[in-house]
Amino acid sequence: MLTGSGSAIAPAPVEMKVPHRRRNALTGEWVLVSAGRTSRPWQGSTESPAAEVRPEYDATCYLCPGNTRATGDVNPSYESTFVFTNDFAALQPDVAPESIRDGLLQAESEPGTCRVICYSPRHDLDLASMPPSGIRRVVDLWSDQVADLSRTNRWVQVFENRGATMGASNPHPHGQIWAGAALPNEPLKEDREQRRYFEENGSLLLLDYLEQESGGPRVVASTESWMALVPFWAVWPFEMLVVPKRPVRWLPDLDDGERDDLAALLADVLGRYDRVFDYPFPYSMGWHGAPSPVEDHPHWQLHAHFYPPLLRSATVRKHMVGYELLAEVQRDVTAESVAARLRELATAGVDG
Ligand code: H2U
Ligand code: ZN
Repeated sequence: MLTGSGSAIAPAPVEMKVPHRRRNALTGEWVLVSAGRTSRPWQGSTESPAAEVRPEYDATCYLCPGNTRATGDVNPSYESTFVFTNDFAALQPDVAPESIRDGLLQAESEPGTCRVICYSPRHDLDLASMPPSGIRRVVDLWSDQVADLSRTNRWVQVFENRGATMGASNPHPHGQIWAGAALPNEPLKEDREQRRYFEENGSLLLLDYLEQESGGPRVVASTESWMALVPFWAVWPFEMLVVPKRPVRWLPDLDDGERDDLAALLADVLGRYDRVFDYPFPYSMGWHGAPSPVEDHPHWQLHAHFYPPLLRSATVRKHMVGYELLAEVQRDVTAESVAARLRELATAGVDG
């Protein structure tokens, strides 16, 4: 077939209707896509969500200003953001070097640090309902924490679990940071794929990906310096990738304008998430930037992943079970259809 431009090669189809596998360019892993399977009868859980109205201050909340935490420490009367060392940290800094090398048994001690980051003194807010100026303060906090912790750790994972569905223990707006000596599994895969791409092509994998996706069916929202899209290889139904449009290795590299722009983009896309089912959209999100030392990782491009579990309603979520645990992850709705839904949910005046 001849295309309009005279090329003898037909354009790649936007969407494959047959069951197929898509390759995750960032990790090298595959996802099975079986569009149309969602029309099967549903006889699973149907519980309705409890409507939750939160006060601005909750005397029983261990993250509110001035309150006492589980260990007896008292939070300061903070007025902006607040960071403390996790009282139940999974990683500890003073771990002596130890290892096991015994045939197939292998283990390494892992020193590190875990912190809790409060986004706001207001118990009733969250990232989606904070004004862009408040989100901007969180962006600066993320960046400062990464710069600080990467001095003594190889990998600094900034993340947030939003909603009880995703394991958040408290609705007060907060996230976590776990920093450690090793490069964990997920960033290890991304390091390998981005390095290989950079060595083979001399360009950044994710920037070439943005160029290929620009203006296409998987873009959700775009600003001068950022793009939010449902990646071609998305696993979670409404998964999103947020990427700066110029080369940026890690959060501390972001300039002032890019930080403001990110706050505006996050306010936009998180608002869309909450409108999908008219319900605070649960998710795990987190930042992936160059490991430390950053100078040794020119192949990295900063990005955030959003992994929300909801599939068809505020209560029907995707579970990673069966085939997915035993063979390969799978999705029933295409990335393109979900991106189209998220584009429709723009607020008036916000460019989709
Ligand atoms: P999550 O909501 O994502 O679970 O994060 C809350 C963290 O807060 C959790 O890791 C810590 C928990 O260990 N925490 C404290 O450090 N002190 C407390 O008093 C309660 C909870
Ligand atoms: Zn609170």
